[in-house]
Amino acid sequence: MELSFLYAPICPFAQRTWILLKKLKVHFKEVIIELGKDNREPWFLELNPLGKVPVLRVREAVEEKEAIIYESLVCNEYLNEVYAGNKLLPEHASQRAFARILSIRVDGLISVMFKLLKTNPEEDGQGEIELLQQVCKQLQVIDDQVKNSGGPYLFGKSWTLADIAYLPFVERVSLVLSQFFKKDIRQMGLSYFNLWLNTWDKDPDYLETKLPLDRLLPVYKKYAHEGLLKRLE
Ligand SMILES: N[C@@H](CCC(=O)N[C@@H](CS)C(=O)NCC(=O)O)C(=O)O
Repeated sequence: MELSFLYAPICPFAQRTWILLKKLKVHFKEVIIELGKDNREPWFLELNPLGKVPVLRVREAVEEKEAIIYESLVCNEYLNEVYAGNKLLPEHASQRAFARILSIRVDGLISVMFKLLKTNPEEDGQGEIELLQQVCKQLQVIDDQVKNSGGPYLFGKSWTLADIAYLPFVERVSLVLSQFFKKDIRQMGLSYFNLWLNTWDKDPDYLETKLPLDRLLPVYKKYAHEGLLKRLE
């Protein structure tokens, strides 16, 4: 099996697949994509017409044609099938379905994070409070699930694809809250969420994919309202 992983370390979607490749100890060739440049080139668009990272190029056997896989959740489902014997989703079908639902519900967290970044703190104090409450509601989903399963992961003692779908985005939300809103994600009264995050924050594979603040912050400064940028001064 030959596998190339095309990604940008800064991209949280690609980080989902990066974490999984590391956790599964899959040997891969890494191809770093410069966003806004490489991903607009015809050779890249031929691989992924959507022009986005991550992309996996896989040759399962010498005589076989190369397979191209993209979309982070699909990449991770593929890696689960091929390298993990489908063990990275819960055993029962309804729970597996729920794990996939949770992976899609990460979009809700992403959307509220970007809305929060667009608020003007000088004009919209109430809007900011409401959006912070919405962030909390999104993270409550993790808290409830960890509580129900007994933790420390979403579905109990073993991590799943759903945990990995959330992780890079919780990392980004944590950064946005601390840098622009002076709020600690661990001080939201979500004790099971904290258990989940603390468990991941000790995971060496995940930690290897975590970029330092000075590399991540500029990305979110680009989306932030200028009123919020003043808080960084
Ligand atoms: N739904 C896609 C989203 C991937 C995505 O949006 N990747 C971004 C980087 S974080 C990208 O490649 N954007 C293209 C660009 O910035 O030109 C997935 O889950 O893989």
